[in-house]
Amino acid sequence: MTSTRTSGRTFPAGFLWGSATASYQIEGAVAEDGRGPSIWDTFSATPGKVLNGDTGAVADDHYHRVTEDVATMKALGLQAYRFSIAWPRIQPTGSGAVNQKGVDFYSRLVDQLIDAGIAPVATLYHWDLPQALEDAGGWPARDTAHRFADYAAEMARALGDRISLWTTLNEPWCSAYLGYASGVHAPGRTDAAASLAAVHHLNLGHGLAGSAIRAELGETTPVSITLNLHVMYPEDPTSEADLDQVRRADAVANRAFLNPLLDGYYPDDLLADTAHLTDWSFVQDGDTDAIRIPIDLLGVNYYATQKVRRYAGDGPRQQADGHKASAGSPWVGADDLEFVEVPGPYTAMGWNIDPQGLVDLLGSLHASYPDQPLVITENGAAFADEVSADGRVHDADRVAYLHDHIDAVGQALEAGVDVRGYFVWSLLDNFEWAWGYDRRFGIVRVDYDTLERTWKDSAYWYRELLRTGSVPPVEIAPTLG
Ligand code: IFM
Repeated sequence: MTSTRTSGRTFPAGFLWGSATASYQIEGAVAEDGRGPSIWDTFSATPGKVLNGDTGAVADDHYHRVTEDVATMKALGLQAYRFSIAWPRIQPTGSGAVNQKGVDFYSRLVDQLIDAGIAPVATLYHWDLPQALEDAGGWPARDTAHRFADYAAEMARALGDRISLWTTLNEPWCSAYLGYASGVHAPGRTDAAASLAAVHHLNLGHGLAGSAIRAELGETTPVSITLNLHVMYPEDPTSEADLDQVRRADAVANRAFLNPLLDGYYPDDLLADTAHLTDWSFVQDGDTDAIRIPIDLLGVNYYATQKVRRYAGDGPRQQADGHKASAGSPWVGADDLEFVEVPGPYTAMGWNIDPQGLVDLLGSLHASYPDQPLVITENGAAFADEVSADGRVHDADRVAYLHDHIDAVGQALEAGVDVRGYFVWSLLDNFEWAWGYDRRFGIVRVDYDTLERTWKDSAYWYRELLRTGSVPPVEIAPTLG
């Protein structure tokens, strides 16, 4: 891939540069210091669920290498680090007394980050639900939202004001629809109605957890949520049928979260489109008020765009790129949705590379919510990296991807969108869920035999951006060291 955008852009003072990871993807040590099993332990141990039978049992062994990893972050010049807390380390069965050793691990991480001058950004839920809570019903059960709020309060008490920004949930779209409708993520259920109940209880969990954090630490405590909003274009912008599919997909994937979180309601068209599945009676009086808490930042994870049309019913239906074949569809209530193959280039996930989609997404969020500050909490790309004869990883495609997407953020800023920061996904190669270790997103390579870390060219390039405050040309990446 070659870069399509020019270099040299600078960003406003105070714009926050960071990198992100998630607990199950990097920590390993799944049976240590009292951690309970999570749904991802169960799912990945189930034959056929994860490519090559990979699991997070060892992952990057970050649990034991945290000091080395924080040193890497410091050397990169990161201003912020977005990590997630494994709920089953804190409450091994999802409720009740905290496991002090689990708390201590995150407390040490946070102290090390602060000592290194790096702002800790903590996500409370990046998909590793305690298995005991799934056994009791999982996210389709209302009680899980209340247990989540209890856990959030425990973490607020434990980490207090050392956390710069609390994020309740990462990508509830994935938790609800990939976990409970298509079944390609843990817990692997394929029940469309249950996925909609999960949507609501995730939203409710966010509101209750955010309020619980603020009850512990004060009303001005910064709270956020991260969404993976889908940027979808109709194949034929003049076709009513295609536009209707975009509307349906937007309702179920985007507005099912944005409207309750920021506007205090579920959209009528979503309720109508899914009426054959559920009457939404799981939404109880007062819930939408509980969900719509003020958020300091809306986290945006962005990777690619999609083009859709109405399925004509003749021949096999084209599914979204990069999604594993599944028994169910995550596009609940959009039964005639079909994905259209778009021109490349693509990443190793099969996702198209479209920085303009990020400009469009940020622009449309700003148009709908002009007073809501945004932050890019994930952006990055998987490529089939190779270690060259010189010992380096010349990941020119990833450098070009980051270059062009960071430039897209700059373009949105120029257009008046209030974006406060950017976190590259990911600091390290890691466990890419159903794709196991087969997809590498890191700017730092992890050798899964030795667990040795090696900076890729993209890491040097990102450090140069952070050092100079201006987007370096792609070409200089291999020369940096
Ligand atoms: O690895 C994931 C991450 O856990 C959530 N957002 C998307 C990334 C790439 O698929």
